[in-house]
Amino acid sequence: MTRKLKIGITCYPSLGGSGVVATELGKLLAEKGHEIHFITHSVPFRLGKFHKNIFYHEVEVNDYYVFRYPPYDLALASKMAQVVQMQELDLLHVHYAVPHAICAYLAKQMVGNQLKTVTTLHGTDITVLAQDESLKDLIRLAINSSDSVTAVSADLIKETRELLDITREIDLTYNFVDKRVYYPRECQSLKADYAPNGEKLLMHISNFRPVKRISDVIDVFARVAKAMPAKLLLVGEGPELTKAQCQINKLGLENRVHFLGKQDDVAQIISIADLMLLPSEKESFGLVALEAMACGVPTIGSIAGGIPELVTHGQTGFLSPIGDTESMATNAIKLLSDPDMFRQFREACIQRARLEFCNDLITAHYEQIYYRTLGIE
Ligand code: GMT
Repeated sequence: MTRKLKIGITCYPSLGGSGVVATELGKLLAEKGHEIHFITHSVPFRLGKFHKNIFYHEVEVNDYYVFRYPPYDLALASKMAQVVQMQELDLLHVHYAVPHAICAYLAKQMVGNQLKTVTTLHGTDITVLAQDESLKDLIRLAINSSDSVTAVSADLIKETRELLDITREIDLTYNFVDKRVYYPRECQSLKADYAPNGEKLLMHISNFRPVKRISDVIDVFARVAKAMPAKLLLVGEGPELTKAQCQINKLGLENRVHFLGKQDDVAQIISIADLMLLPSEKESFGLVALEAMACGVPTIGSIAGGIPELVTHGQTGFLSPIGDTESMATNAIKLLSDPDMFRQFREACIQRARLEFCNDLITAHYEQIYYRTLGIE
Protein backbone atom coordinates (compact mmCIF):
# COMPACT_ATOMS: atom_id res chain seq x y z
CA MET A 1 0.00 0.00 0.00
CA THR A 2 1.32 3.48 -0.86
CA ARG A 3 2.29 5.54 2.15
CA LYS A 4 -0.10 8.19 3.44
CA LEU A 5 1.27 11.72 3.23
CA LYS A 6 1.40 14.74 5.49
CA ILE A 7 0.53 17.72 3.33
CA GLY A 8 0.48 21.45 4.12
CA ILE A 9 -2.03 23.46 2.06
CA THR A 10 -2.00 27.24 1.67
CA CYS A 11 -4.69 29.11 -0.25
CA TYR A 12 -6.80 32.25 -0.09
CA PRO A 13 -9.31 31.05 2.51
CA SER A 14 -12.11 33.49 1.65
CA LEU A 15 -14.67 33.16 -1.15
CA GLY A 16 -13.27 32.33 -4.60
CA GLY A 17 -12.74 29.35 -6.87
CA SER A 18 -9.11 28.76 -5.90
CA GLY A 19 -10.01 28.61 -2.20
CA VAL A 20 -12.88 26.23 -3.00
CA VAL A 21 -10.63 23.91 -5.03
CA ALA A 22 -7.85 23.92 -2.40
CA THR A 23 -10.21 23.28 0.51
CA GLU A 24 -12.29 20.60 -1.21
CA LEU A 25 -9.07 18.89 -2.32
CA GLY A 26 -7.79 18.92 1.28
CA LYS A 27 -11.06 17.38 2.51
CA LEU A 28 -10.96 14.64 -0.13
CA LEU A 29 -7.30 13.83 0.58
CA ALA A 30 -8.09 13.63 4.30
CA GLU A 31 -10.93 11.20 3.53
CA LYS A 32 -8.36 9.04 1.75
CA GLY A 33 -6.24 8.92 4.90
CA HIS A 34 -3.68 11.66 4.25
CA GLU A 35 -2.98 14.17 7.02
CA ILE A 36 -3.81 17.71 5.90
CA HIS A 37 -2.56 20.92 7.50
CA PHE A 38 -4.13 24.17 6.30
CA ILE A 39 -1.76 27.10 6.84
CA THR A 40 -3.81 30.25 6.23
CA HIS A 41 -4.80 33.55 7.87
CA SER A 42 -8.32 32.33 8.63
CA VAL A 43 -10.27 29.10 8.50
CA PRO A 44 -11.06 28.29 4.83
CA PHE A 45 -14.77 29.04 4.39
CA ARG A 46 -15.53 25.67 2.80
CA LEU A 47 -13.91 23.69 5.63
CA GLY A 48 -17.11 23.62 7.68
CA LYS A 49 -17.43 21.05 10.43
CA PHE A 50 -14.74 18.99 12.13
CA HIS A 51 -12.85 16.60 9.86
CA LYS A 52 -10.65 13.76 10.96
CA ASN A 53 -7.10 14.18 9.60
CA ILE A 54 -7.47 17.94 9.02
CA PHE A 55 -5.62 20.54 11.07
CA TYR A 56 -5.66 24.31 10.85
CA HIS A 57 -2.66 26.56 11.61
CA GLU A 58 -3.41 30.27 11.78
CA VAL A 59 -0.90 32.76 10.41
CA GLU A 60 -0.62 35.67 12.80
CA VAL A 61 0.92 38.89 11.59
CA ASN A 62 3.19 40.91 13.83
CA ASP A 63 2.18 44.59 13.82
CA TYR A 64 5.41 45.93 15.28
CA TYR A 65 5.23 49.76 15.35
CA VAL A 66 7.86 50.45 12.64
CA PHE A 67 5.92 48.42 10.09
CA ARG A 68 3.90 50.61 7.78
CA TYR A 69 2.40 47.45 6.25
CA PRO A 70 2.18 44.34 8.45
CA PRO A 71 4.41 41.72 6.73
CA TYR A 72 1.87 38.94 6.07
CA ASP A 73 4.05 37.15 3.53
CA LEU A 74 6.97 36.85 5.94
CA ALA A 75 4.67 35.65 8.72
CA LEU A 76 3.25 33.03 6.35
CA ALA A 77 6.71 31.81 5.26
CA SER A 78 7.82 31.48 8.91
CA LYS A 79 4.62 29.67 9.84
CA MET A 80 5.05 27.29 6.90
CA ALA A 81 8.61 26.45 8.02
CA GLN A 82 7.46 25.99 11.62
CA VAL A 83 4.55 23.69 10.72
CA VAL A 84 6.69 21.67 8.30
CA GLN A 85 9.22 21.01 11.06
CA MET A 86 6.82 20.44 13.94
CA GLN A 87 4.42 18.22 12.01
CA GLU A 88 7.09 16.61 9.81
CA LEU A 89 5.21 17.43 6.61
CA ASP A 90 6.20 15.73 3.37
CA LEU A 91 5.27 18.64 1.17
CA LEU A 92 3.55 21.99 0.82
CA HIS A 93 0.85 22.44 -1.82
CA VAL A 94 0.33 26.16 -2.41
CA HIS A 95 -2.48 27.66 -4.47
CA TYR A 96 -1.43 30.86 -6.29
CA ALA A 97 2.10 31.86 -7.20
CA VAL A 98 1.85 35.24 -5.46
CA PRO A 99 2.55 35.29 -2.62
CA HIS A 100 2.07 31.64 -1.67
CA ALA A 101 4.70 30.01 -3.90
CA ILE A 102 7.19 32.72 -2.90
CA CYS A 103 6.49 31.99 0.77
CA ALA A 104 6.95 28.26 0.15
CA TYR A 105 10.28 29.05 -1.51
CA LEU A 106 11.35 30.99 1.60
CA ALA A 107 10.17 28.20 3.90
CA LYS A 108 12.29 25.77 1.91
CA GLN A 109 15.35 27.99 2.41
CA MET A 110 14.67 27.77 6.15
CA VAL A 111 14.06 24.02 6.51
CA GLY A 112 16.15 22.58 3.68
CA ASN A 113 15.73 20.96 0.28
CA GLN A 114 14.06 17.84 1.64
CA LEU A 115 10.87 19.91 1.74
CA LYS A 116 9.04 19.55 -1.57
CA THR A 117 6.66 22.18 -2.91
CA VAL A 118 3.79 21.92 -5.39
CA THR A 119 2.30 25.13 -6.83
CA THR A 120 -1.09 25.34 -8.50
CA LEU A 121 -1.70 28.29 -10.83
CA HIS A 122 -5.34 29.38 -10.84
CA GLY A 123 -5.39 32.27 -13.23
CA THR A 124 -5.22 35.82 -12.08
CA ASP A 125 -1.71 35.25 -10.68
CA ILE A 126 -0.73 34.82 -14.34
CA THR A 127 -3.35 36.59 -16.43
CA VAL A 128 -3.27 39.77 -14.33
CA LEU A 129 -0.20 39.84 -12.06
CA ALA A 130 2.29 38.45 -14.59
CA GLN A 131 1.46 41.44 -16.83
CA ASP A 132 2.98 43.69 -14.15
CA GLU A 133 6.65 44.18 -15.03
CA SER A 134 7.56 44.77 -11.37
CA LEU A 135 6.27 41.32 -10.38
CA LYS A 136 7.26 39.25 -13.41
CA ASP A 137 10.69 38.12 -12.19
CA LEU A 138 9.31 37.21 -8.78
CA ILE A 139 6.49 35.11 -10.28
CA ARG A 140 8.98 33.40 -12.61
CA LEU A 141 11.23 32.59 -9.63
CA ALA A 142 8.26 31.18 -7.68
CA ILE A 143 7.22 28.94 -10.56
CA ASN A 144 10.70 27.79 -11.50
CA SER A 145 11.70 26.97 -7.93
CA SER A 146 8.60 24.87 -7.16
CA ASP A 147 9.25 21.13 -7.35
CA SER A 148 6.04 20.62 -9.31
CA VAL A 149 3.65 23.08 -10.92
CA THR A 150 0.08 22.49 -11.98
CA ALA A 151 -2.36 24.77 -13.82
CA VAL A 152 -6.12 24.54 -14.16
CA SER A 153 -6.35 24.66 -17.96
CA ALA A 154 -4.24 24.15 -21.07
CA ASP A 155 -4.91 27.78 -21.94
CA LEU A 156 -3.41 28.90 -18.62
CA ILE A 157 -0.32 26.76 -19.25
CA LYS A 158 0.06 28.38 -22.67
CA GLU A 159 -0.36 31.86 -21.21
CA THR A 160 2.14 31.13 -18.41
CA ARG A 161 4.73 30.03 -20.95
CA GLU A 162 4.13 33.04 -23.21
CA LEU A 163 3.95 35.74 -20.56
CA LEU A 164 6.77 34.51 -18.34
CA ASP A 165 8.96 32.68 -20.80
CA ILE A 166 8.70 29.49 -18.76
CA THR A 167 9.75 26.15 -20.25
CA ARG A 168 9.51 23.77 -17.29
CA GLU A 169 6.91 21.01 -17.06
CA ILE A 170 3.47 22.14 -15.91
CA ASP A 171 0.83 19.50 -15.16
CA LEU A 172 -2.71 20.12 -16.37
CA THR A 173 -5.14 19.49 -13.50
CA TYR A 174 -8.63 20.76 -14.13
CA ASN A 175 -10.96 21.99 -11.39
CA PHE A 176 -13.31 19.28 -10.10
CA VAL A 177 -16.67 18.88 -8.39
CA ASP A 178 -17.66 16.45 -5.67
CA LYS A 179 -20.38 14.31 -7.26
CA ARG A 180 -21.93 13.71 -3.83
CA VAL A 181 -22.65 17.44 -3.56
CA TYR A 182 -23.17 18.62 -7.15
CA TYR A 183 -25.95 16.69 -8.88
CA PRO A 184 -29.39 17.72 -10.16
CA ARG A 185 -31.41 18.23 -6.98
CA GLU A 186 -35.16 18.24 -6.62
CA CYS A 187 -35.94 21.85 -5.69
CA GLN A 188 -39.44 22.40 -7.08
CA SER A 189 -40.65 24.55 -4.21
CA LEU A 190 -37.53 26.74 -4.22
CA LYS A 191 -37.86 27.10 -7.99
CA ALA A 192 -41.51 28.12 -7.58
CA ASP A 193 -40.44 30.92 -5.22
CA TYR A 194 -38.44 32.59 -7.99
CA ALA A 195 -40.40 31.42 -11.02
CA PRO A 196 -44.01 31.14 -9.82
CA ASN A 197 -45.38 31.24 -13.37
CA GLY A 198 -42.90 28.82 -14.88
CA GLU A 199 -40.49 31.53 -16.04
CA LYS A 200 -37.09 30.39 -17.30
CA LEU A 201 -34.37 31.01 -14.71
CA LEU A 202 -31.01 32.38 -15.80
CA MET A 203 -28.24 32.59 -13.25
CA HIS A 204 -24.86 34.25 -12.83
CA ILE A 205 -22.51 33.55 -9.92
CA SER A 206 -19.27 35.44 -9.39
CA ASN A 207 -17.31 37.94 -7.35
CA PHE A 208 -18.63 40.74 -9.61
CA ARG A 209 -15.19 41.90 -10.70
CA PRO A 210 -14.87 43.77 -14.05
CA VAL A 211 -13.44 40.62 -15.78
CA LYS A 212 -16.81 38.92 -15.28
CA ARG A 213 -18.53 41.45 -17.61
CA ILE A 214 -21.69 41.77 -15.52
CA SER A 215 -23.15 44.27 -17.98
CA ASP A 216 -23.04 41.50 -20.64
CA VAL A 217 -24.88 39.19 -18.22
CA ILE A 218 -27.65 41.78 -17.91
CA ASP A 219 -27.67 42.56 -21.63
CA VAL A 220 -28.04 38.86 -22.53
CA PHE A 221 -30.81 38.51 -19.95
CA ALA A 222 -32.65 41.61 -21.24
CA ARG A 223 -32.67 40.14 -24.76
CA VAL A 224 -33.92 36.75 -23.51
CA ALA A 225 -36.58 38.39 -21.34
CA LYS A 226 -37.96 40.15 -24.43
CA ALA A 227 -38.44 36.77 -26.12
CA MET A 228 -39.92 34.73 -23.24
CA PRO A 229 -40.94 34.98 -19.58
CA ALA A 230 -37.63 34.81 -17.68
CA LYS A 231 -35.97 35.79 -14.42
CA LEU A 232 -32.33 36.43 -13.57
CA LEU A 233 -30.73 35.33 -10.30
CA LEU A 234 -27.47 37.09 -9.42
CA VAL A 235 -25.39 35.33 -6.76
CA GLY A 236 -22.31 36.94 -5.18
CA GLU A 237 -21.00 40.38 -4.42
CA GLY A 238 -18.25 42.64 -5.65
CA PRO A 239 -17.21 45.98 -7.12
CA GLU A 240 -19.55 45.90 -10.14
CA LEU A 241 -22.71 45.24 -8.15
CA THR A 242 -23.90 48.87 -7.89
CA LYS A 243 -23.36 49.43 -11.61
CA ALA A 244 -25.35 46.26 -12.28
CA GLN A 245 -28.20 47.56 -10.14
CA CYS A 246 -28.27 50.84 -12.12
CA GLN A 247 -28.28 49.02 -15.46
CA ILE A 248 -31.16 46.81 -14.29
CA ASN A 249 -33.18 49.84 -13.12
CA LYS A 250 -32.49 51.69 -16.37
CA LEU A 251 -33.82 48.73 -18.35
CA GLY A 252 -36.88 48.50 -16.08
CA LEU A 253 -36.02 44.91 -15.12
CA GLU A 254 -36.10 45.32 -11.32
CA ASN A 255 -39.01 42.90 -10.94
CA ARG A 256 -37.32 40.23 -12.99
CA VAL A 257 -33.93 40.18 -11.27
CA HIS A 258 -33.15 38.83 -7.80
CA PHE A 259 -29.91 39.62 -5.96
CA LEU A 260 -29.08 36.68 -3.70
CA GLY A 261 -25.81 38.02 -2.28
CA LYS A 262 -22.89 35.79 -1.27
CA GLN A 263 -23.77 32.13 -0.83
CA ASP A 264 -21.33 29.56 0.54
CA ASP A 265 -23.23 26.50 -0.58
CA VAL A 266 -24.43 26.95 -4.16
CA ALA A 267 -25.25 23.33 -5.07
CA GLN A 268 -28.94 23.71 -4.26
CA ILE A 269 -29.50 27.12 -5.78
CA ILE A 270 -27.76 26.11 -9.04
CA SER A 271 -30.19 23.20 -9.42
CA ILE A 272 -33.12 25.58 -9.89
CA ALA A 273 -31.48 27.34 -12.85
CA ASP A 274 -32.18 26.62 -16.51
CA LEU A 275 -29.02 28.32 -17.77
CA MET A 276 -25.77 29.63 -16.30
CA LEU A 277 -24.33 32.81 -17.84
CA LEU A 278 -20.53 33.21 -17.92
CA PRO A 279 -19.52 35.88 -20.46
CA SER A 280 -16.11 36.61 -18.83
CA GLU A 281 -13.28 38.56 -20.37
CA LYS A 282 -10.73 36.30 -18.64
CA GLU A 283 -11.48 32.93 -17.05
CA SER A 284 -8.72 30.39 -16.56
CA PHE A 285 -11.25 27.61 -16.01
CA GLY A 286 -14.71 28.70 -14.77
CA LEU A 287 -15.49 26.52 -11.75
CA VAL A 288 -19.03 27.85 -11.60
CA ALA A 289 -19.76 26.51 -15.11
CA LEU A 290 -18.54 23.10 -13.95
CA GLU A 291 -20.73 23.23 -10.83
CA ALA A 292 -23.66 24.09 -13.11
CA MET A 293 -22.74 21.32 -15.55
CA ALA A 294 -22.74 18.74 -12.75
CA CYS A 295 -26.25 19.89 -11.77
CA GLY A 296 -27.43 19.50 -15.38
CA VAL A 297 -27.40 23.23 -16.17
CA PRO A 298 -25.86 24.27 -19.55
CA THR A 299 -23.71 27.40 -19.80
CA ILE A 300 -23.99 30.29 -22.20
CA GLY A 301 -20.55 31.85 -22.15
CA SER A 302 -17.62 33.46 -23.88
CA ILE A 303 -14.68 31.99 -25.75
CA ALA A 304 -12.23 33.09 -23.08
CA GLY A 305 -9.31 31.36 -21.37
CA GLY A 306 -10.13 27.78 -20.36
CA ILE A 307 -13.92 28.00 -20.81
CA PRO A 308 -13.83 26.14 -24.19
CA GLU A 309 -11.94 23.26 -22.51
CA LEU A 310 -14.83 22.88 -20.09
CA VAL A 311 -17.97 23.79 -22.04
CA THR A 312 -18.38 21.81 -25.27
CA HIS A 313 -19.96 24.23 -27.74
CA GLY A 314 -23.20 22.77 -29.07
CA GLN A 315 -23.32 19.94 -26.52
CA THR A 316 -23.10 21.25 -22.95
CA GLY A 317 -23.63 24.92 -23.74
CA PHE A 318 -22.94 27.58 -26.33
CA LEU A 319 -19.92 29.88 -26.55
CA SER A 320 -19.60 33.18 -28.40
CA PRO A 321 -16.82 35.75 -28.81
CA ILE A 322 -16.26 37.97 -25.76
CA GLY A 323 -18.82 40.79 -25.74
CA ASP A 324 -21.09 39.28 -28.43
CA THR A 325 -24.24 39.45 -26.31
CA GLU A 326 -26.51 39.19 -29.35
CA SER A 327 -25.11 35.76 -30.25
CA MET A 328 -25.22 34.67 -26.59
CA ALA A 329 -28.88 35.68 -26.29
CA THR A 330 -29.77 33.98 -29.61
CA ASN A 331 -28.18 30.75 -28.36
CA ALA A 332 -29.94 31.01 -24.99
CA ILE A 333 -33.33 31.53 -26.67
CA LYS A 334 -32.70 28.63 -29.08
CA LEU A 335 -31.87 26.26 -26.21
CA LEU A 336 -34.68 27.40 -23.92
CA SER A 337 -37.29 27.13 -26.69
CA ASP A 338 -36.46 23.57 -27.72
CA PRO A 339 -37.30 21.05 -24.95
CA ASP A 340 -35.67 18.11 -26.79
CA MET A 341 -32.43 19.96 -27.36
CA PHE A 342 -32.50 21.17 -23.75
CA ARG A 343 -32.96 17.60 -22.46
CA GLN A 344 -29.99 16.40 -24.55
CA PHE A 345 -27.78 19.23 -23.31
CA ARG A 346 -28.78 18.51 -19.72
CA GLU A 347 -27.88 14.81 -20.04
CA ALA A 348 -24.59 15.65 -21.78
CA CYS A 349 -23.74 18.08 -18.95
CA ILE A 350 -24.28 15.49 -16.21
CA GLN A 351 -22.31 12.84 -18.10
CA ARG A 352 -19.39 15.13 -18.92
CA ALA A 353 -19.05 16.42 -15.36
CA ARG A 354 -19.04 12.85 -14.01
CA LEU A 355 -16.65 11.43 -16.58
CA GLU A 356 -14.12 14.24 -16.98
CA PHE A 357 -14.18 16.42 -13.88
CA CYS A 358 -15.23 14.26 -10.95
CA ASN A 359 -13.53 14.42 -7.57
CA ASP A 360 -12.11 10.85 -7.71
CA LEU A 361 -10.30 11.46 -10.97
CA ILE A 362 -8.73 14.81 -10.14
CA THR A 363 -7.84 13.92 -6.54
CA ALA A 364 -6.05 10.80 -7.80
CA HIS A 365 -4.18 12.97 -10.29
CA TYR A 366 -2.99 15.33 -7.54
CA GLU A 367 -1.90 12.31 -5.45
CA GLN A 368 0.11 11.00 -8.40
CA ILE A 369 1.83 14.38 -8.68
CA TYR A 370 2.65 14.35 -4.93
CA TYR A 371 4.16 10.85 -5.09
CA ARG A 372 6.15 11.71 -8.21
CA THR A 373 7.43 14.91 -6.58
CA LEU A 374 8.53 12.94 -3.51
CA GLY A 375 10.15 10.22 -5.63
CA ILE A 376 7.66 7.60 -4.39
CA GLU A 377 6.44 5.48 -7.33
O1 GMT B 1 -12.96 33.91 -10.69
C1 GMT B 1 -12.42 34.59 -9.82
O2 GMT B 1 -12.29 35.79 -9.92
C2 GMT B 1 -11.87 33.90 -8.59
C3 GMT B 1 -10.58 33.20 -8.92
C4 GMT B 1 -9.89 32.83 -7.62
O3 GMT B 1 -8.85 33.40 -7.41
O4 GMT B 1 -10.36 32.01 -6.86
O5 GMT B 1 -10.88 32.07 -9.72
C5 GMT B 1 -9.83 31.56 -10.50
O6 GMT B 1 -9.56 30.24 -10.05
C6 GMT B 1 -10.64 29.31 -10.21
C7 GMT B 1 -10.20 27.96 -9.62
O7 GMT B 1 -9.14 27.42 -10.31
C8 GMT B 1 -11.03 29.20 -11.69
O8 GMT B 1 -12.11 28.29 -11.85
C9 GMT B 1 -11.43 30.58 -12.21
O9 GMT B 1 -11.69 30.48 -13.60
C10 GMT B 1 -10.29 31.57 -11.98
N1 GMT B 1 -10.75 32.92 -12.31
C11 GMT B 1 -10.24 33.63 -13.34
O10 GMT B 1 -9.38 33.20 -14.10
C12 GMT B 1 -10.79 34.99 -13.54
